[in-house]
Amino acid sequence: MNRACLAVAASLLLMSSSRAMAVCDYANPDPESTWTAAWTNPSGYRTYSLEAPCKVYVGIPFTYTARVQVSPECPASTTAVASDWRIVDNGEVRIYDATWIHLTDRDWVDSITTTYFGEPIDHTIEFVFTDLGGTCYPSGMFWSPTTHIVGLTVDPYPPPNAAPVVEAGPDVALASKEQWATTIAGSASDADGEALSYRWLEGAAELQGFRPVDASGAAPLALSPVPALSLGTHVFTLEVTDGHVVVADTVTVSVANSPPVAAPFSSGKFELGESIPLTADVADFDGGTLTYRWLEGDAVLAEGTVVVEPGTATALPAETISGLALGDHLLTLIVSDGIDSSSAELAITVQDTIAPTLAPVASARILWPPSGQMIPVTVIAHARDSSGAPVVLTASVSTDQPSRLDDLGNPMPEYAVLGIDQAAGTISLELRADKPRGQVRTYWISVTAIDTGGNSTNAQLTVVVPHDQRP
Ligand SMILES: [Ca+2]
Ligand SMILES: [Ca+2]
Ligand SMILES: [Ca+2]
Repeated sequence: MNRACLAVAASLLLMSSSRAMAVCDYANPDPESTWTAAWTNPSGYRTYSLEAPCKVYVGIPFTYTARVQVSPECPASTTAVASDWRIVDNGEVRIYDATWIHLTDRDWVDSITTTYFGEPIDHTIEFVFTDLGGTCYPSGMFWSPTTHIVGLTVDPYPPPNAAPVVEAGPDVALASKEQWATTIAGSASDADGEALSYRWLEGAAELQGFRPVDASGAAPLALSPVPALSLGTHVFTLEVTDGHVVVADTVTVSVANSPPVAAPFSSGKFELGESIPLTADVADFDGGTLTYRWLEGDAVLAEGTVVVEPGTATALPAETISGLALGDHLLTLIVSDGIDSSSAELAITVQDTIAPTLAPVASARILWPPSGQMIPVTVIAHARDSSGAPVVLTASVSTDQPSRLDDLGNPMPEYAVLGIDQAAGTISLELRADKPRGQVRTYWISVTAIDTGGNSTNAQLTVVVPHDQRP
């Protein structure tokens, strides 16, 4: 705008005005203000005025008002006070009305709504009329001294900037471990079609610097490059600018604890009696101190605490257990970060695949003299199982010679297993010190040790009634 020209135009048109009721500050126009140009006829009783907004915009309708008012000192009248009125805009007649201006209760008003298009240029709007003279009202004889003009200049501005419309997106709730895969779906648009740029902040801290809003209006914040968010609630701000104004919207991001992870390694088969290592890795996305417990059912086998770095697998302190019974066991590892806990199961089979060792020794290997008496013989089994668990001993005896007959001709028992002391590992026998004349008798003592796994080991030893041993 050329403000100097504007001022000249306005003053020329107002030369015959008695007063201007308001003047716009064109250097800093208030969009809500108006200004008014006015002319009062020589009688002093009749005022013509034109009022328009101080600031109008290209493409946006505005209204200006032509008005005639008669002094309140005058009686109400519908008398015509002027004729041939028109509205002229930059020399172009917008409204022409050749009829009279008749008052209604000392007042006449006509409002005109118009819209400017194209380049913003100054417009001088004129209210042209022929005042009919007289005092309060014309005196009956028309008096047309001149055409008086009341005019003012309006100063159209380019269309006002439409601020960007910004949407930071719906609130987000995530577990801390999901941060790397989470994107906040912000968006922005501008009714003027201007290029937009955006950034994300938490408070005053910039999470992501300015970058263009893409053609679809997406203004996302990928959380993967953002440093790990603390647990709790965060308010993120999306700022968008079209180069004129910055518009912001916020979104609440709630970060919840991520449960710890337990990964036991100890599954497998172990020999009965063997110490069983309990090994596992644990991890927690949030880091901190974890408590752990190894359980079988409700029975705690081992427990403790371990400090883990965020997101890093950490081996639990080595634990060993022993004394698990033969068979299948389902152990549970429970890990807690104090908020949430996780568990994992591991299957362990305790087996016994190794047969006992056995080295029986008899208290006598030779029975002499062949007196025909039953001689007590003790066998120490020397049986042992690698599991450390007791074994079960059995024993049997056989011989290579027929039994002696008693006086009634019935065969007599040649041996007997009197008893087995399982705890002591001893077998008590009786063997008859007897043999057919000229023969040798051999007793075979068979000893078997069976472990809890059902594995058995057999050993034999012999006791002999010799042929010709002499005292
Ligand atoms: Ca804009
Ligand atoms: Ca955690
Ligand atoms: Ca065994």
